[in-house]
Amino acid sequence: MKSKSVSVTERIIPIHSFRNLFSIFMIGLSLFIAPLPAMAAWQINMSPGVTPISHAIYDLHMLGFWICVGIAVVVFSIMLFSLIRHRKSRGVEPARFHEHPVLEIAWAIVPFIILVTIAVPATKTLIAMNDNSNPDLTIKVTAYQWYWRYAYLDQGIDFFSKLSTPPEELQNRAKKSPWYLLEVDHPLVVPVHKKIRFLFTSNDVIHSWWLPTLGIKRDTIPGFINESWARIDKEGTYRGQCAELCGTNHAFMPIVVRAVNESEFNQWIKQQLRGTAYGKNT
Ligand SMILES: [Cu+2]
Repeated sequence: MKSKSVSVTERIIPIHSFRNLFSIFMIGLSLFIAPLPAMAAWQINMSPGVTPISHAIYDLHMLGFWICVGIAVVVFSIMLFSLIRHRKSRGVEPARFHEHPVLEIAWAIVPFIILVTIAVPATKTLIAMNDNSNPDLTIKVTAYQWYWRYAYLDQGIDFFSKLSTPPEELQNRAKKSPWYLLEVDHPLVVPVHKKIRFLFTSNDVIHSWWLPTLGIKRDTIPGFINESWARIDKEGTYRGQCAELCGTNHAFMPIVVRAVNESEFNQWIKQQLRGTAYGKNT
C-alpha cells in the first residue's frame, strides 16, 4: 500500500483538522496578547524633551516617521493589489514595455521633493543648535574617567559630580533604587527659561555628555572645546549618561540636571559661594 507523504511540520504539529488549526491560531493569539500589559508600560517613542531644540528634534523625527509610514502604505498597497489582481490563476499576461518617461520622471521627482521636505527643517534645526550667542549663563563641563566636573564660569562655582549608587546595589546585596546608575552626589543645578551655554572638554579620553531631554549630545575631547546650549522650559530633574565608550567604568558616570526657578537658583548659588571657593569642590 502507498503511504501518504507527511511534511516535517505536520509530523511535529499534526495540521489535519480544522480543530487543530483553530487551536494553533488561539495559542498564537494568546502568546501575542499575553505580554501586551507589560508592553503598555514601555515608552516606545523618543522623548519630546524640555527645550526648543529637543522639541525641534522630536518634530523632525515625527516628520521622518510619518513620511516612512506614507511610503510604506503606498508601496505595500501597490504590491498587494498587484499580487492579487495579477495572480497566476486569473491568467494575466505580463506587460512588456521598456522606458516610460512619465513614470521615470515621477520616481526621480517624488523622492527629491521628500528629501527637500526633510532637509529644510533639518538645516534650520542644525543652525539653531549651533547658535550659542548671548547666553545668560556659561557652564564648563569637563569629563574625567569616570565622573563629571561642572564649572559655572560667571559665578565662580566648581564641583565634581559622581555616581552615588551605593556599592551594595551594584553587588546585588540590596534592592536597586528606581534611579539605579542614574543618580549622582552633586547634580548640575540650572535655572529654567535662561539660555545656558555649555562648553565641553575632557581631562583624559573622549567622553560624550548626553542628555536626551535637553536635546544635547556632545563629545568631550581632550584639548578641544565643544559647545552647545539649552533653554529649559520646565522645572524638574533630567538624567543622562556618558555616550562614548571611555573605559572600564563608562557605565558608571551618569548626568543629573536639576532645573529650578530663578529664585531657587540664586539661593543655591549663594549657598555654594558660602561653602566653596572657585577651584574647590563641594
Ligand atoms: Cu565617559
